[in-house]
Amino acid sequence: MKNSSLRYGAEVADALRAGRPVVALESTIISHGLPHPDNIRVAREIEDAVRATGAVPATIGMIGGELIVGLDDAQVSHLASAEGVAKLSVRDLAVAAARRADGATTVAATSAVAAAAGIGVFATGGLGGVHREANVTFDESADLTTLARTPIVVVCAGVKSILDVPATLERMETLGVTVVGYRTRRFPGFFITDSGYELDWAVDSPEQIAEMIAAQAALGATAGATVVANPLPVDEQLDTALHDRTLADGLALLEQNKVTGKAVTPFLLSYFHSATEGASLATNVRIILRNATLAGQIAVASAARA
Ligand code: PSU
Ligand code: MN
Repeated sequence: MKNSSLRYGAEVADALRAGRPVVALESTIISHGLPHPDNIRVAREIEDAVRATGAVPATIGMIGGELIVGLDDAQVSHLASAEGVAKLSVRDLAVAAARRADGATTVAATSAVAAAAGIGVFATGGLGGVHREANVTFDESADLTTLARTPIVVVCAGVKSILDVPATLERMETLGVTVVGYRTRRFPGFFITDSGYELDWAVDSPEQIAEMIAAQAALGATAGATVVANPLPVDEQLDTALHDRTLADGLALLEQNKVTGKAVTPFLLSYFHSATEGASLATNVRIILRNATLAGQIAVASAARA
């Protein structure tokens, strides 16, 4: 991706030029992952959480066919509210540009754009991954293959249990995506603190992650992403019985309604939010804000080394 094909918000352009810390943020969680109108408020809160650490937020998305690094408030509100905002993974970017589309970027597309812009840290909620029954449907998010070739640190709370968690971990291993737990060696399960799966590595501080970024750059050979998995504290996780019930019902509805392709993730997320009467939404928001804070701290620590 050519850096010259991107447009920058003024504040982000200044920060990048001056070597100040910047955190990339995705827009698909806003347009397709959270219900309207809460999504507008949450989008602002995410940016505020990044700012509180001293870093500059760069929410990424497409407006009228242009990829923007650092959407302004009106542009974010537009992507949060308008009908027909496309969900853009990497393969959609060129056609959406040619069609002058408005679109929200997924983890895959946001990572690719952020890396091209020279941003090293990205905060989101949960990654896409391998769907249950992917052995039949082949439904594996392009987030994984993109992260395999994109040098960026992605702070997330693991993947949602709507996915096949162990298969997702295996694929990240195969693809060369580094996964480290933040102060834990248990892989988080998004709404749930512990997915039940073990990680090889834990990191203890933003400074240690900044050191890891520098070490990776020095190694040169590795061009893949590092996933920093940041679990919710146990006392903040979604009630596990409610979680398990909702998941089972959501998966059954998916089957009954024959939902496939890129509609699968938004369908299940929206089912969770309505079936838990907002409990999963509140948890989801907490997760994103915590990740935005940690990503900001990592960007600040990383800029301090440079
Ligand atoms: N997982 C979540 N919430 C989300 C998404 C994933 O818990 O909002 C969004 C992200 O933008 C992610 C995308 O990149 O869904 C993955 O979609 P798919 O499975 O179609 O690749
Ligand atoms: Mn898919």
